[in-house]
Amino acid sequence: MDFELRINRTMFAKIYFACLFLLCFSSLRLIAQDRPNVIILFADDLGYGDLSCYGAQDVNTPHIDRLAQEGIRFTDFQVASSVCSPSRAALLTGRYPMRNGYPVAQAEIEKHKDYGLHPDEITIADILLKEGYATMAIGKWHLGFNPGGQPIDHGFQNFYGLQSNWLSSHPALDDVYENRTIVKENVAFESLIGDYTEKAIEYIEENKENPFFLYLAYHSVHSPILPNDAFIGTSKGSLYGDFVQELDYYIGQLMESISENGLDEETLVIFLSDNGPAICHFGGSAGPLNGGKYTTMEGGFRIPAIMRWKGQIPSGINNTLLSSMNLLPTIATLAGAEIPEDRIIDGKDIMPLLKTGQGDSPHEYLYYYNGTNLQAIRKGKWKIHLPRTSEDQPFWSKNAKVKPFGGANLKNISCKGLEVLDRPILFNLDNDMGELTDISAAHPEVMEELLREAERVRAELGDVHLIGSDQRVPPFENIQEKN
Ligand SMILES: [Ca+2]
Repeated sequence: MDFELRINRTMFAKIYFACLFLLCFSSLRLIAQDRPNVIILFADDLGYGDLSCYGAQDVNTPHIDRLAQEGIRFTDFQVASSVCSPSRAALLTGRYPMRNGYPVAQAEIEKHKDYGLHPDEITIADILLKEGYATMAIGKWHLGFNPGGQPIDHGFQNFYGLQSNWLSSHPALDDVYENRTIVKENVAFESLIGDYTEKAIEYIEENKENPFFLYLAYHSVHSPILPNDAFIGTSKGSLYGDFVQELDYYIGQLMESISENGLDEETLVIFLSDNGPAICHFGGSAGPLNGGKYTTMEGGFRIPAIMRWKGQIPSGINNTLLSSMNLLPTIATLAGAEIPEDRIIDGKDIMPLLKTGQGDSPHEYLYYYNGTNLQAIRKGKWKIHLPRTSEDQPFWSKNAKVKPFGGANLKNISCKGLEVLDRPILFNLDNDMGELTDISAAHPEVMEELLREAERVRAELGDVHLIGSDQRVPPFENIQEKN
């Protein structure tokens, strides 16, 4: 009797633990399936008109086009700056550069030696790491490489890439880092795109059983315009077109790896550019938009953006005014994390919009700063450009020889933007997305509202000559100057 009882107890215990194990395992699986992997594919200086799915005629980008066909292609998706560092800081923190303390591009100058993304800022990687995600950044960082400002200080368990832009003339800017350690010295620029893609594919394979977050920031198509030999002459356009097609090829490789690992329906893939094209310097196209990199015109801020999550978000085209700052709260919500409440997050959770593919803009207003200079505000179709002087400009826009706006036609402003403006002007982007015709005189009530909003936001986020009530000020003097 005792013996039988003992057997029964042993068997019961075994069954109990087996059930417990199965329960735990299945709920873990459920959590894993509920929470998607997130991959952000971040192109550099890729313009609104640089992809065939955005109307480019002289390049062919079948892999990115396919991503667009299978997901949502956005036509009014905005970054928070038209230069690299502030745009990246805003994407990762969900906050305007003036709020997160990264309003100007980090340069290789003595006074920027402590200019890293502030340790108190919370990034998408910080949030996902806390939720049990594996997190990795690959490619260009450009948010400071001082202690405290590096990727692995900001929620990324792993980093593989360059401190900043590739530059052979600077001793450390052509070295590849793994976390804080140099693992390859003096690398050829052309080797990076394949190397990064290989690392990314390796990471996807290693982490396919767990939710992971991969931030893959390519150098393409920022200068130097140096595609590998195999891509030279492949586009109908220039070397720049070949360079875009090379980027497309590697995006294709990455997407193939996602499919091969059976992760298409478990992975939200987000493709976007950090700012518009450097038209004056290296080429590229902003399509129907005016201006480009370095400007607060649509060509600088409105970028190609695509999101794909098979089986979860529909395919189609979305025309809603959105921002890269929306990624942090959206991804946090998807991961089941709380959106930080101890600070203002400027982005909004847009998952409801992604689920249906359509919806209203969560932004009453969007602000366009060039460095620390508030230059424009969007409200729906309206965009006001505010007066500005040459002295108000950050170093990348200084010495621009643009005459004050004086006529009704701004055509061919192209890369130079509106660095000098002696009065506020207004555009209706619904029928003038090229920002060509000032209609301020016909809409005094819109002007009044937007000028009032400019005063309000200046008081909060600051402006060249004013520190805002919720502005994080970078730790050096004359932040708009290089010297
Ligand atoms: Ca850039």
